[in-house]
Amino acid sequence: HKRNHHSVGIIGAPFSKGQPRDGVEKGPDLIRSDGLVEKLKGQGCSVRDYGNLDFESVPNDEPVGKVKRPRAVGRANEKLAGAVHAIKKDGHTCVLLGGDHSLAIGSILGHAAAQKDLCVVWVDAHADINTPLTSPTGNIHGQPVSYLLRELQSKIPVMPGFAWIKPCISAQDIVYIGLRDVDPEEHYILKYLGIKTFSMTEVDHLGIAKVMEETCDHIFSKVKRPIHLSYDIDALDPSVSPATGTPVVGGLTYREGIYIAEKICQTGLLSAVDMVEVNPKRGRTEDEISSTVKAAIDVLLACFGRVREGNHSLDYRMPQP
Ligand code: B3U
Ligand code: MN
Ligand code: MN
Repeated sequence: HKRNHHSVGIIGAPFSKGQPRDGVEKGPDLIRSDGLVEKLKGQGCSVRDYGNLDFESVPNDEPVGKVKRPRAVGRANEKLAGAVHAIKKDGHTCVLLGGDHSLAIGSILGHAAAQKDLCVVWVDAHADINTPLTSPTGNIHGQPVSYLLRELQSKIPVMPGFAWIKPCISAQDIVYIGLRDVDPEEHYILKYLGIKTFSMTEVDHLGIAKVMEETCDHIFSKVKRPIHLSYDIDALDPSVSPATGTPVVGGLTYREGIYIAEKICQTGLLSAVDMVEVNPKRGRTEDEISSTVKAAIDVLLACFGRVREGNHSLDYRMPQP
């Protein structure tokens, strides 16, 4: 076993205004309180916790068309992008604890500011690729990918709070895993842009091992490059992670969810991770909440070198009789 060399920088974003249900802003502290930092250190990572961002409330944040709270979401993400950029400059693999998935806008833009040529693995029940004009709900957590893709820029209207955003990825740079609740407009966009997707049907058909092989082949088809893993906890089946805003039946098993993280870790190219949409207020019992938080933590531990056969520390020596 090689030394676990991961240097992890954690940033919390207690933000929920990309969607209507409160509670998701409690994600960062809940995940920390279950021992994330200690567990990462325990498996040999060096960890710096940058704490939580502080988001001022934005008055008069009227909808623009259908889009809800654009100013709050735009500003929160601008702040997050700055924090992620700084964490990358400090040399860490960045972990964003959300918060809702609208935060991927700032996380990926901040990451891209420090790392040209990154690619994205988006693990989610949903495609989160609605534009402000196709969104059926107006919730920005269903739209983040549309702001990031170069190919969609001509389709994005001007919005208050979003002027700083410049797209940073192309359609060939993102792979989806776990899709099973995709709006018709989103399905059109995915096909029209030729985006690589592994819906739950492909996970069933190919098995998760082949899905990860093909995911790596796709993102590394030209050159090896840094990976941004954006992990929505609702990708996992609600029997595993029920405490989330929009659970969808028929999701990834715990094992499939962990396997994705293990394989991404094995590439040696993981550069940033988002863990989003953990919402304790959506759990009906303490068990539902703790199962969801445990799954989120176990995915993160697998991202940073935990393997299921077991890990031993470098300095372990057998007891002598
Ligand atoms: N596609 C729908 C629903 C949705 C997206 N992401 C989540 N839900 N979590 C939308 O609102 O865009
Ligand atoms: Mn999502
Ligand atoms: Mn989702």
